[in-house]
Amino acid sequence: MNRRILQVGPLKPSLATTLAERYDALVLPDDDTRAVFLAEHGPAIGAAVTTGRVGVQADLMTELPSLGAILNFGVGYDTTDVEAAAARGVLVSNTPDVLTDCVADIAIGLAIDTLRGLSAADRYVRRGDWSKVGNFPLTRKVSGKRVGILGLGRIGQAIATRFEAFGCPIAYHSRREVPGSPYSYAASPAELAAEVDILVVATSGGSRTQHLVDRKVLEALGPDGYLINIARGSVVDQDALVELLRDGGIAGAGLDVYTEEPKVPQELMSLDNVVLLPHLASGTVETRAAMEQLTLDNLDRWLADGTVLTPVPEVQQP
Ligand code: 8YV
Repeated sequence: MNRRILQVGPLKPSLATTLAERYDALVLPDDDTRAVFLAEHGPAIGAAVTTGRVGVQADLMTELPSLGAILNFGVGYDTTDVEAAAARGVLVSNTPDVLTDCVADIAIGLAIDTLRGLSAADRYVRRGDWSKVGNFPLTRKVSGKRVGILGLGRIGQAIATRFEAFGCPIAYHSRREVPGSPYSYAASPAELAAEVDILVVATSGGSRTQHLVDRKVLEALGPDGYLINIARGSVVDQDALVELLRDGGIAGAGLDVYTEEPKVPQELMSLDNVVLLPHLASGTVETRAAMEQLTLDNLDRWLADGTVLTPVPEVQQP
C-alpha cells in the first residue's frame, strides 16, 4: 500500500505541523508548480487530508492513482467528490459528533442575536447613540417562537433540543420523516417555512440541497420570519435572500455561511436586521482540538488496517 500523506489546502496549523513532523506529509502546491509536483509525487500518495473548504475533486483523484483515503477535517464534505471516491474504492472520513454542540450553540446564539439585536445594540452603544438618541428600539422575543429545522440530523436535533428549553414548538423537514421524533413533520421546505417564525438551516451541503431554500421558501417565511443558516451557503438562494432582507420580505437573518466564502454581499453590511459571522460555528479551542484528534485517529486507523473510524455514508469500508 502506498502510504505517503498529502495535505490538500490549508489546515489548522497544529494539524499541518503534526502531519509534516510525525507523518512526513507533503503539501499540495496551489501555484504553477502543482502539475510537476503531482507528476513526481502523485503515484506515491495513499491518503489526502483536507477540509470542507477545499476538498478533493475527481480530477485530483485521477492524479493520485494509489489514493486509498480522504480524511476530511470537518463534518461537511461537499467539496469532495464522494461519488468519484466511492467509484475508485477511496474511503472518505469526516469529523461528526465532536462539533455538534458548538454548531448548535451558534445557531441559538445567532437566533438570539438576530431577534434581540445584540450586535446592532452593541454598535449602538459604541456609536454613542444611547446617550445621543435614547433607548434602543424594541426587538423581538425569542422564547416561545415557532422554530423550523431544515435537516433533522445530528446538528439539527441538537438545535431542536436547545430551542425546546426556550419553550419553542419545533417542526422540521428532512428528506425522510424521522421515526419516533417528537417534532411535527412538514412535507416540504416551503410548508415548513410557512408555519414557523424562525427557520434554521441544518442540512448538509452539495448538489442535493442546492438552493433548497429558494425565493419561494423565503417568501413563505414572510415579513415576520427569520432565517438562521449554520449549514452551507449553497443551501440558500443568497441573491433572493439579500433582496428580501433589503425590501422587508423577511424580518432578519443570522448567517454563519455564504455562497462564496469569504465574500459577503456588500448589501448585507449596512443592514441591522442581519447578523454576519465568518463561518465560525465549530471554531472553539476545544472543538477544533477534538476535530484534529479525530482526523488523526482516522488517519492512524487507515494506516493500521485500511479502514477509517468515521466513514461518510456514501462510501463502503472494505
Ligand atoms: C469548519 C464546517 O469550519 O465541519 C464543517 O463542515 O463547516 C466547519 O466545522 C470547516 O470544516 C473547517 O475548515
